[in-house]
Amino acid sequence: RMSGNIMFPLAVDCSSSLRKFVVAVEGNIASGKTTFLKFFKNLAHVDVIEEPVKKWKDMDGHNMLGLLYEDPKRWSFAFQSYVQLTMVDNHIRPIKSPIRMLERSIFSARHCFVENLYRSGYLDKPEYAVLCEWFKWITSNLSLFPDLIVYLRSSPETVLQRIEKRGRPEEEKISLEYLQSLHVLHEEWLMKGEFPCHSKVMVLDANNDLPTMEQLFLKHKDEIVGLPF
Ligand code: TTP
Ligand code: MG
Repeated sequence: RMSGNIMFPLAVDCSSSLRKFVVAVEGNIASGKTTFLKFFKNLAHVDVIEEPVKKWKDMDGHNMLGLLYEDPKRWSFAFQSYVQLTMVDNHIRPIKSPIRMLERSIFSARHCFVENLYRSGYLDKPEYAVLCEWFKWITSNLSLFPDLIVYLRSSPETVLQRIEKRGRPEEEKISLEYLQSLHVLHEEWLMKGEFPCHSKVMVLDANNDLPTMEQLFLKHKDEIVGLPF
């Protein structure tokens, strides 16, 4: 049937043997994910997918990220719905190079942020359930697991300082407590295996200054972007 066929190439593209090698960089807010991507951006065989934050700040003229922090109870559901859409887009958008490199993934949106907003009462149970159903449908119909997750592991104190220094206006209200609970969820997911994870995980200490981080990236370059095929 024609209607079925329209969706078919999409499903084939991301599960066939022509599939790209996928690297996702994960870690708390301001742990250095964008810096990591910049480091690998100019390699010819790597397509770095632009971070979705820009879209979250301007969705058809609406600053969704700003709304989230102004009134999380009101806006968490809408915000996380949109995050999930932009993440799927980043996972399956056609690219030319053999390696796809992503800032975050649909998995941290689900296991860290949605989970945290639910546990802290900003998402009601039915809202949480709808987001989880979408996540379940998406991840069981498309194969989105990164081959490698690079976890930039940081202390909540360090990233709070970086957030203050970088000064994104939307993020002024972020508290140490908020970063601590996000940290715990990253740990549960990537260190303790408390959510399903089929990706290889590389853990890098992200508390260092920029030159030290860049040395670390260089040291692990082959494991991260060396062609495995
Ligand atoms: P991050 O995705 O952590 O990106 P970043 O650019 O801040 O990180 P880095 O400095 O390491 O590059 O978060 C961006 C903002 O979006 C932050 O305020 C947290 C928020 N956010 C959510 O609220 N929910 C989500 O599901 C995600 C992925 C982010
Ligand atoms: Mg970033």
